[in-house]
Amino acid sequence: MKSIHNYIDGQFVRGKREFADVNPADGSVIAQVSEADEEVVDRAVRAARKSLRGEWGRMSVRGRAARLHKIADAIEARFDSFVAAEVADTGKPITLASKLDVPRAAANFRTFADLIKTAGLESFQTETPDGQNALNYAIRKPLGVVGIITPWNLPLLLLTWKVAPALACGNTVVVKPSEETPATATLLAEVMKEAGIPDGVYNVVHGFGPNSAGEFLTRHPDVNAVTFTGESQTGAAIMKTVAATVKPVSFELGGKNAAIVFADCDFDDAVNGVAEAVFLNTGQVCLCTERVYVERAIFSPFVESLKKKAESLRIGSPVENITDLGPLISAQHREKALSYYRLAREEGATLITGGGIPQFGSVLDHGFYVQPTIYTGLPESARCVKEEIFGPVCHIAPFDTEEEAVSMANDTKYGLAASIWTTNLKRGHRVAQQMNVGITWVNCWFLRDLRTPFGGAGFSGIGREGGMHSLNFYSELNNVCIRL
Ligand code: NAD
Ligand code: 6OD
Repeated sequence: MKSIHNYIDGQFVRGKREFADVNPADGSVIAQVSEADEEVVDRAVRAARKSLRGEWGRMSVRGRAARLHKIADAIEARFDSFVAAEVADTGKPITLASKLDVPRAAANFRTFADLIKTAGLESFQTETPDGQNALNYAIRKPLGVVGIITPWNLPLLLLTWKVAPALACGNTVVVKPSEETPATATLLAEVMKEAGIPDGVYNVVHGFGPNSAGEFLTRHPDVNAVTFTGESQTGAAIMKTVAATVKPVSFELGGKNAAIVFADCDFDDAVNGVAEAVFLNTGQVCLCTERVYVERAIFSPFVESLKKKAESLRIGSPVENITDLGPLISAQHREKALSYYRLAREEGATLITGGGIPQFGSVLDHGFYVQPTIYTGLPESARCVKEEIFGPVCHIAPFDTEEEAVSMANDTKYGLAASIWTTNLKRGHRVAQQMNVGITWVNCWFLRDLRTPFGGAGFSGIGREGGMHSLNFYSELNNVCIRL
């Protein structure tokens, strides 16, 4: 049986306890993972602190940027190992890991390596009260030790989305990947060595949240900032924990994202785009659409076409090249999704397709699969329309006016993402500007430029990452004022 250990100060470190890493495609145990207790987490934080004072702390920006490109090179050199590890941990189709997760990990390092080299800061010539001048300019310093806590849905993509800018800014990190997907964060430790990142700069602790590695890391007094991606409720718990030591936080949280489809859309593009937004990664992307609002004139043909699309998706083994849809991450998460499938029925939904568990007659029957599912007919107040399910499921409702569509799309405590489907670009701009979200896509979905602000409003997050927003979060800015 494979073992996965914590990584501290350049060494793999066992914990006193272990937990199982399960392949969601067939329920098999693929590795035993060392859980970090409080003492192990403390060692990791001390190693990270020490390395701030060493070679890493003295390295020039150019030197750090070159190392980040080497990390990207090393990820690309081990492309197949990263893909295999991510597929085994998450159950996502091999085509998706190859197209999205692993290339994005390399791109995250390259983007922030390039950005830090050219990142400017403000300066002001200031008139003093006595009519003289002063010069103000800001300098960028690392925050120190950054605690990074990430979820299981895009494990390597989301981890490196935070590790790359944190390192670019000269910080050291202790990362706590999800207990469901420990493999790629650990593989990245090997890459760090190969890329010449000094020991102690990148540390990994494994374990769970409350009373385990996650909580130990967030409450550690020597961690200077916490950046977290995951559920909104977990974000709230972390906020309480970090309050005692007044750490800055960056939170990328849950969503209940809407798509608005106007009758003047390019119909096929809209069906394909919404299908991708609902079903990609088995609906386990925070940006996925779970609420679809369709203008009444095209409501019935749209529902029929999305149904056809859902039923054409090939559900199966993640390692097959033809598979579109893998399992959900765990038995527990499948039970959550199925509980919403039951609730939808109780709430009076019309089932358009899916609603159950696919049967394979093979080892995949031990995996955590659910059918892609579409409902209509629920009132906007239904729990299935209000709560994040995080599975391959959506509810479709008709609308009559643009105003009504905007109002329904915005009627949520979340505010992560929206997509708008129309060939009337004037309308696209107008509606996009009314969305209470962090990201609005028009005639596309999950099309990313890593320099843009990324984050959520309301229960979907605190702060923005991406481009300069990341560099500013992972830096302490020190303004210097000189009387001339
Ligand atoms: P989760 O909140 O259950 O877990 C995320 C991480 O937090 C894990 O590493 C977990 O061990 C850790 N954790 C849990 N409780 C903790 C605590 N009290 N203290 C410290 N750490 C703790 O989320 P998940 O189930 O892994 O991921 C799915 C959720 O993440 C969904 O809600 C999804 O919308 C959200 N998400 C959001 C984004 C975004 O960018 N906004 C991206 C991906 C996922
Ligand atoms: O693309 C990104 O940078 C990003 N943070 C995506 C988040 C996806 C959520 O599951």
